[in-house]
Amino acid sequence: MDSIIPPVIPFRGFNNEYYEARYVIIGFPFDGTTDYRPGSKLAPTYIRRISTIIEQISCFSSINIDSVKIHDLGDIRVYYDDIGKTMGSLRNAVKSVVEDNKIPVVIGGEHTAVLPILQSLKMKYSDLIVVAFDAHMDFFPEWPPGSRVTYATALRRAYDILGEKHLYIVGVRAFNEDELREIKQCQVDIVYRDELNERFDMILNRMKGRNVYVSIDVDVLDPSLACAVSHPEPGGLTYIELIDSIQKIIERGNVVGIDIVEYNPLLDLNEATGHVVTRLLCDVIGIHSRSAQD
Ligand SMILES: [Mn+2]
Repeated sequence: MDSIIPPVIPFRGFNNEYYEARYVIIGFPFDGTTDYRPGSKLAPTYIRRISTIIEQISCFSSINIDSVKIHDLGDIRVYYDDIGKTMGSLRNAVKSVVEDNKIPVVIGGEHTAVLPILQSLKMKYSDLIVVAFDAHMDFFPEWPPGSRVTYATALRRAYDILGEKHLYIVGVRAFNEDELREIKQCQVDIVYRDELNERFDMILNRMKGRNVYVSIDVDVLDPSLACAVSHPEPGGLTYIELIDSIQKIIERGNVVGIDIVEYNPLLDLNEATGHVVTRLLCDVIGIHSRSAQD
C-alpha cells in the first residue's frame, strides 16, 4: 500500500507478521484542522518510542503485552493540501484490516480520524454502536463556519454515518451553546462527567452482544494526569475510571475497533502524558485480548 509509511520503530520495538496478528496499529499523523495548538500529528511516533521502554505487564490488564499478536502497519500518508485524500488513505487502511477480520487500533492525530474509520467499519458492521470518551462534544455542525470536517465537528459527522441512537459520548464536561442546540435535535446519548456512575451502567445494558467501536480522546482524562492535549478540561476521569468503563464495554459488547486520539507531544514537556497514553493503549489491548481468551 503506497498510502502507508512503514514504522521506523514499530510499536514495542518489534513487529509480528500481519497474517498472525489480531490487532493492527495504524498511525494517523494528522492535525491539519487543529486551529489552536497543533502537534498531535507527532503522537504516533512518540507513542511508538515510549512503547519500547514501558513495562510488559500492568495490574490493570494482567497481560504481557508482548504475548499479544500486534502488527504495526505504520502511518497513513498525509496530504496537507487534500484532506479528502488523507481521509481516503485511512479509510482504505482500516477497510483492509477489517476485511481481514482483525481489530484496527488507530493512534491519532486529531479526532477527525473517526470519520474514515467509521465509514469502513459500517460497511462490515451495519448496526455499529460507537462510544466516544471525550471532555467535549465535538458536535459543531460546522467549525469554523463553512467547514464540515474538522476536529470540532468529528462526532457530529460520526452521527451522520451512524444514525440515531448509535452514538454515546462519555465524560463530557465543557461545551458550546451551538453544540447543545445540535445535540437536542439529534438522538445522541451524552453521559456527562458527573453522571458517569448512574447513567453509564444503564447504557452498558444496550451494548450486550452488539458490535461496538471505542474512540478515546485523551482529553477525557483529568489534566492532572494528561495535560498534553490541545483543550484540557478540569474535573476529568481518573485512569481507573476510564479503564473500568472500557473494561465494562468490552465485557458486554463485541469491540471491533479502537482509537486513541488528540495526544499532543509538543505540549508534553516531561512526556508524562505520553507514558499515560501508551500505558492506556497497552491496557486496552490487553483487556480486550484477555476477554477473547476467557
Ligand atoms: Mn475530541
